[in-house]
Amino acid sequence: MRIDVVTLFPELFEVPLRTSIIGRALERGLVSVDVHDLRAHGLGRHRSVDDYPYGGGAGMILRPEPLAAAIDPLREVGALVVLLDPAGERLTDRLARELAGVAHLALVCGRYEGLDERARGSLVDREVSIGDYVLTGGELPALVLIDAVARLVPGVIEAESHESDSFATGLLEHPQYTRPESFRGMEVPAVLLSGHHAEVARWRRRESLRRTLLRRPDLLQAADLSDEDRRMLDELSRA
Ligand code: 4FV
Repeated sequence: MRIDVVTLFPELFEVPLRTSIIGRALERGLVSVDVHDLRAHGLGRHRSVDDYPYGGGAGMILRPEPLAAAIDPLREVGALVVLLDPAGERLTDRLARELAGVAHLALVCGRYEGLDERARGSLVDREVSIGDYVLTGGELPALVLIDAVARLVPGVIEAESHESDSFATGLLEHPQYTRPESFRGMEVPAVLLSGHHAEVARWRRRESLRRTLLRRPDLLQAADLSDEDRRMLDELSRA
């Protein structure tokens, strides 16, 4: 998978892209990330990339010309151009899995009050938001998207690991335990020490249903539930 990033702050990508799982994915060539400095396409001797909003108002707007100069070459080689923006479609596990299937992504990081609308309309294929709050820039959202997508690329992490993810199953993940068996008087549930894989699987499914029912009942509508699941949910909601 190839990812290009257009940003005014390339330095924000240095450390995250050479750290841990994502860093190893780039080292192993499973994912490539090229970061492009929008300032390099700035206008005039001050290489300006922004200007005042027509019609007045606070803040500055990113000009279309530097954006076009940075994005056109990526569109020409077939990149799907994604703008990170609060007005975009919400990033979900489903959208991350869809984008993980795209060979070449170009992520555009907004700054200031955003982009000139003509750039958004003519240079951008999709808009993605990581949540209903406003950040100072699109760089952290771009890193969130890179992390969410890259870990789904085959070989980056064990498939079993992301297939049992929260949301991949449509439910929140079950509680996890590791050594020691006893911690400050709190014990590991005996079923997890039993070796009965079917019992363990049933316990984990019930705990996923319980946590989802308590914290994200909205997810249950879309979740693919068996009759056994519905029986357990009835029991849990009566408890
Ligand atoms: C954002 C978000 C976000 C808006 C103005 C950058 C900022 C500034 N991007 N999900 N939430 N972007 O707040 O994606 O240009």
